[in-house]
Amino acid sequence: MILVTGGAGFIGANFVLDWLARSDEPILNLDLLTYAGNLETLAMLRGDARHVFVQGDICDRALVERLLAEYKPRAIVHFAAESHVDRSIHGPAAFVRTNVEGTFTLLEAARTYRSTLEAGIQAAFRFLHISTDEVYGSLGPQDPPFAETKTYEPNSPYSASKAASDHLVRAWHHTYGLPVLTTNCSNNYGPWQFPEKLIPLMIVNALAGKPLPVYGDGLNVRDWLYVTDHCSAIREVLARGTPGETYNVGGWNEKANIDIVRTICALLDELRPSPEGSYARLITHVTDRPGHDRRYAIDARKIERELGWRPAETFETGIRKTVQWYLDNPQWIADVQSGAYRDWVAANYGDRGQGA
Ligand code: NAD
Ligand code: TDX
Repeated sequence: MILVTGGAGFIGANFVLDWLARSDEPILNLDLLTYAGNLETLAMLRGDARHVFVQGDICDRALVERLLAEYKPRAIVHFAAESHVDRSIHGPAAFVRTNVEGTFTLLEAARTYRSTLEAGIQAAFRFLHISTDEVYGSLGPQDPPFAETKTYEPNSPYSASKAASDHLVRAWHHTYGLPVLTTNCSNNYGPWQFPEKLIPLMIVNALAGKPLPVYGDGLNVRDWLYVTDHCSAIREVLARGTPGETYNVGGWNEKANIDIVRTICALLDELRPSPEGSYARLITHVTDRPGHDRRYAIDARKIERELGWRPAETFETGIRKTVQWYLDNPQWIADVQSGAYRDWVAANYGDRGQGA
C-alpha cells in the first residue's frame, strides 16, 4: 500500500485513478476535503477495496501516526497543499499551515514510523514530495530554463511556503536519513482541475459567456504539462529515483498566457460554436496579479536522462483533450461551482467521509 495525501485534489485524484488503472497496489488517500478536494472526481472508485479514503488533516500528527501504524504503507506520496497563488496573496496563513506545518508533521510521523519497520522494508521506504517550479522564482526572456541546481527565489506566499517545505524535506534526508525524493513540476492542466486556475477558468467562463480575465499584458509565460504526464513522472521517480535527489518535471511547452487563452477560444469555436461569434470577443485585460512572476520554464533533462521519462502528450493534443473533457462534463463543473459535491460526499461517505 502507498499513502497519498491530497488525493481528492486535481493532480492527486488524477494520480490515484491512474495508479489504480495500472496496479492492484492499494492506496490510502488522506485528504481534508478543503474547497479544492472533491470526492466526486473519484466516484468511479466507490466500492473498490483498493482505495481507502480518510478525511483528515495532514497537520494532525496523531491521525497521521495512527494511519501509518494501521496501514503500514511502503511509501508516502505527498500532494496535499494549498495550491492557488491568488488565494495565497489574499490569505497566506493557510498556506504556511498546510504547506509548511503539514509537511513538517508528515516528515516527523514518517521518520518515527520508518524506525519501527524491519530492515528490508525500512530500506525500501520512500517519501515523495510533490513540489513546483515556482520555488525557483521568475526568469527573464533570455534566461535558461530552471535546472535542479537553480537557486531558490520564491516570490509569492504560495511559492515561499512550497520552498520552505522543500527545504524541510531536504533536511530530513541529510539530518535523519529519511529516503526522500522531490519533484518540481511546471504548470499542470487536464481533467478535474478546479476552475480557479487559468485553463479551466477560461473554458468555464467562455461557455458561460463571461469575460476571460487576462492579467496585465498577457505575456507572462508558463511551461505546461498534461496532468497524466506528471503522474507518469511521479511513478518513475517513486520506482527508480535516487533518495535525496530532486527532479524537475516539464514538457518543454512554454506559452504566453494570451496565446493559451486564444487557443482555448479557437478550440471552443470549433467544438461548440457560439451564435454570438468567436469566444475571443470575451478576452478582457484586467489588473495584474501583485508580484506576478514573468516566466517559468523547466529544464527536464535530468529526469529524461536518468529515468528515461518522456511526456506522452504535446500541448496541442493535451489542450484539445482538456477542452473536450470540460465540454463533456458540465455536471462536474456545476457541482464544484455550487458546492453540491459536498452534499454528495455526505450522502455517500457519511459525516466522517471515510470508506472505500
Ligand atoms: P489542489 O488544490 O487541486 O488539491 C489539493 C488537495 O489537498 C485538495 O484535495 C485538498 O482538499 C487537500 N488538502 C489541502 N489542505 C489539506 C490538509 N491540511 N490536509 C489534507 N489535505 C489537504 O492542488 P493540485 O493542483 O492538485 O496540486 C497538488 C500538489 O502539486 C501541490 O502540492 C502543488 O503544490 C503541486 N503542484 C501543482 C501544480 C499545478 O499546476 N497545479 C504544479 C506543480 C506542483
Ligand atoms: O484569471 C486568470 N488570469 C490570468 O491571466 C488566472 C487565474 C491566471 N492568469 C495568469 C496568471 C499566471 O501567469 O495565468 C497564469 C497561470 O495562472 P494560474 O493558473 O493561477 O497558475 P500559476 O500561478 O502559474 O500557478 C500554477 O502552477 C504552478 C499552480 O496554481 C500552482 O499550484 C503550481 O505550483
